[in-house]
Amino acid sequence: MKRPAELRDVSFLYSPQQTKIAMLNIVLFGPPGSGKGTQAAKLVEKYNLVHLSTGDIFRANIKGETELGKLAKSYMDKGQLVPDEVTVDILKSEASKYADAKGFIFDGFPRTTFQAEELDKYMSSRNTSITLMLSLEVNEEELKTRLLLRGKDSGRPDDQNPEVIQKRIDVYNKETAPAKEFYTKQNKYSAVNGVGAIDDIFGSLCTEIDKVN
Ligand code: B4P
Repeated sequence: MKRPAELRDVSFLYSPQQTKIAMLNIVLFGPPGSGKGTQAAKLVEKYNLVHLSTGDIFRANIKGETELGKLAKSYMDKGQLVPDEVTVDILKSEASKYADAKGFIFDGFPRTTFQAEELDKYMSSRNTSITLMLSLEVNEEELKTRLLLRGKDSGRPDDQNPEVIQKRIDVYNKETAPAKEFYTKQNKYSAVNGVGAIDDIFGSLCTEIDKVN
């Protein structure tokens, strides 16, 4: 039997919603030293995702003495954020190298609301979206202890100076923490206790991911 035209709705064939590519795209968020890099390494392995850390990209450029590295170093050594435009461009160009990725872990990006907006636009251009922002909650004293400890072993200049560490924490509170709102409004924000054993924290993160994956 032929159905009336109004019931034959084929708009779904053309709707961008329907052509969305199923990916698991996680934003790992939290203050400096909260365990983003530590947990990202574990999550990448478990969920088979591409790990993009803007901090790692900048450090690799500093090591390679590139122009980007020189620029990034001038901000990182002072505990400041590298300017948005530079960071967004480098992130997009890195992500674009992985056309077949099953998903991404964005570690340390976005760090401002502007970066969050730009990341959303970029994900839309790939017909996908951010699945979840996972935020690691760690108190300030613990952050300072961890970073100074890492500074002793790693030689990272930004981890060796208590004033630079304080500046990074202040910048996080002022410029980065407000980006949570962007994901809260989209019902994509989830906070996890970042103090305790690394494996226990990893378990909590996986529980949150498995709720939406
Ligand atoms: P990042 O490289 O992102 O570094 P981070 O925030 O300092 O460290 P992270 O949070 O990953 O460290 P982790 O906890 O794993 O940024 C460095 C700088 O780059 C920024 O200050 C900024 O200048 C620039 N930058 C980066 N991204 C940017 C952006 N999007 N926009 C603008 N500028 C940007 O590790 C900390 C230590 O804690 C480790 O030693 C680890 O072993 C330890 N640890 C981890 N979990 C633990 C636990 N549960 N218990 C005890 N210790 C733990």
